[in-house]
Amino acid sequence: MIILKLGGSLITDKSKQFAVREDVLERLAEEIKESSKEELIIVHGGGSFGHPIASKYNLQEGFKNKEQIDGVVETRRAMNELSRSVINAFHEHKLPVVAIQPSANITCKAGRIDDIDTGVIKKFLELGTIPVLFGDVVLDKELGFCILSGDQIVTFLAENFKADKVILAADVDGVYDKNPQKFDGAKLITEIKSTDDGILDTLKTRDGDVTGGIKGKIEELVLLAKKGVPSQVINAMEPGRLKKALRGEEVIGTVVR
Ligand code: ATP
Ligand code: IP8
Repeated sequence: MIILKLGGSLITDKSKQFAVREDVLERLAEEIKESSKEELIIVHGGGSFGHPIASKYNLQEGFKNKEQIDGVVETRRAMNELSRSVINAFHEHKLPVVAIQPSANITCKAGRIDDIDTGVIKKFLELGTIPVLFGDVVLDKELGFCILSGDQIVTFLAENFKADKVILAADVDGVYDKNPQKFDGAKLITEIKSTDDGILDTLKTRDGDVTGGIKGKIEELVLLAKKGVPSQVINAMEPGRLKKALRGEEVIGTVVR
């Protein structure tokens, strides 16, 4: 089984609110269609649909006041809209995708997944469909609600379903020593070992990104690697890279093991 995260940086333009990259979705659908026939679960991020609203209402801090409820509703609505774009584009390319709404299927405790109905996901896989989940605002036993990142869903499912492969597709070639979109001379880190804790200190969280940006992602992947599941971060803005990664061919990127 492969678990694939389609990052918000890939499927949306994070510099503009509600900017879905339709052309990229079309190409990704083709690449998935042409790749291996292994079982697949897709999780996508919030990009310019989820993060700006969640940040505006401070949803990452959990329930603090009633004014945030508008933000909960708007975030849910925005994530459903982004999910609909993904599902529509992929279905047009004959991928048997089924959206599974995390806010109706997952509960957290202090921001970590506490309760999830994996039986539903398993049954949809058995039917031969591709379950599609996404980062979302979900109920939290301690915080009232929380922002659950797609990255956490990926690592939870990878461990639970004993995935053979975890691919995180973004708009950069992998993890660099500094943000390659801001600094010249940033160096690609091709391998991160789970014992390499120092790496996390060098990475910065992105402004306005309520789930910690690239740093939050690597924190999740390091936890997963500690449990024995390796993963890779690749740049799926480059045509062909996702298809190669899904087929198990060598691709430029960062491996976390
Ligand atoms: P989302 O959380 O919306 O799903 P994503 O999973 O695609 O998004 P981001 O959290 O946006 O991923 O992380 C990728 C972005 O992180 C890149 O577009 C880049 O601008 C930024 N970035 C910051 N620092 C680094 C770094 N050291 N290495 C690589 N990318 C970095
Ligand atoms: O983009 C966050 O998920 P991520 C989703 O995978 C929201 O970190 C609602 C901001």
